[in-house]
Amino acid sequence: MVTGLKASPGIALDPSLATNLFREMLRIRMIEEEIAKRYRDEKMRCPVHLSIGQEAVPVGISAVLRRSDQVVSTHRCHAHYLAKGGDLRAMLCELMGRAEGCCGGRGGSMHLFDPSVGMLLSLPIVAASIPIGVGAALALKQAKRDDVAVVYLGDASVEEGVFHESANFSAVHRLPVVFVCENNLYSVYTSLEERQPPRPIADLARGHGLHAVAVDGNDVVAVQRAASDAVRRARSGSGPAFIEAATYRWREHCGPNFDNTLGYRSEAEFEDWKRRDPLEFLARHLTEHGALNETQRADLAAEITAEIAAAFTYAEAAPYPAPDTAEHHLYAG
Ligand SMILES: Cc1ncc(C[n+]2csc(CCOP(=O)(O)OP(=O)(O)O)c2C)c(N)n1
Repeated sequence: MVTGLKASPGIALDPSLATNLFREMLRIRMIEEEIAKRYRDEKMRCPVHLSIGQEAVPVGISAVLRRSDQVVSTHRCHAHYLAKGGDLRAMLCELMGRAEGCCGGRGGSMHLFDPSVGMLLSLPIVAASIPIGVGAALALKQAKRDDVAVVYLGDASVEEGVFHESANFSAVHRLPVVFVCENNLYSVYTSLEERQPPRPIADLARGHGLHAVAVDGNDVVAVQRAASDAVRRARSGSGPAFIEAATYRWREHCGPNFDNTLGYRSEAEFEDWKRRDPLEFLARHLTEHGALNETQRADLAAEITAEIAAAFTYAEAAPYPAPDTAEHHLYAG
């Protein structure tokens, strides 16, 4: 048993926790790479926004959440759902429009709703889920539950007025909500510096009276530590918190491909971020401390490969919604 493992400066890390974090990130990476590979088969007929390169954020956050905590997410939601304990088969069925999808096959990749694991919803309209997550936090507080709401948002979301109204409201009412901003530097093809002045995004939250921190979003241990503090504060009635996690998306904004040839970001920048791969960052430390060797890593990958293959086979054979249900869910009641 290795003790005192350090994955980032000053953070002692339990090796079994670290191995679990690695496994979870690897699983999400491999699932999304398989989605990218199979996308051209045209069985997934919805847009997909992949989180490859960003896995440390949801894995670090979910490491401190309970099943009953409530998560709201964005268009880039696969990793948020999977890290929260979402069902892989239900997610793939959803991407393929099958009736067993977590949204009945009617929503697709950007609508992963699954109350059974506390995945309240994900929405494609930028910033739209933020006030809903704050509303969920208000409901938790009114019900005197000690669960928290987690609101995932991209760096572009803070350019929408509703973010500011929601942050203000959450601070005034000391709501149990943690905002998690995945700052991946781009909104589609537009860089952060073309859209916002040079200041930390966390400062915006601080300005609204939230407890706010900025972390290396590719260091899963740093994310987990920030999440632990933020969630503890929110759970204990100390009010909302905001985590700005610096990270980087490897693939195109929407779709399975790499897009560095488009010119909106440089190859050098991409390579620089690839060197900061969240999986390899943790793997290096695990290996250095004898907690992960090549055989263990290969065994993990083989186990995950088998799970993914079985889930795709299942989803591809699953039925579509019956045609006579096409008009269901259009109107309340
Ligand atoms: C209100 C609104 N405006 C524009 C869009 C188109 N759009 C979809 S995703 C996206 C970029 C969002 O960037 P960010 O929030 O930083 O998240 P990321 O895609 O980088 O994860 C935009 C502009 C939208 N869906 N909703």
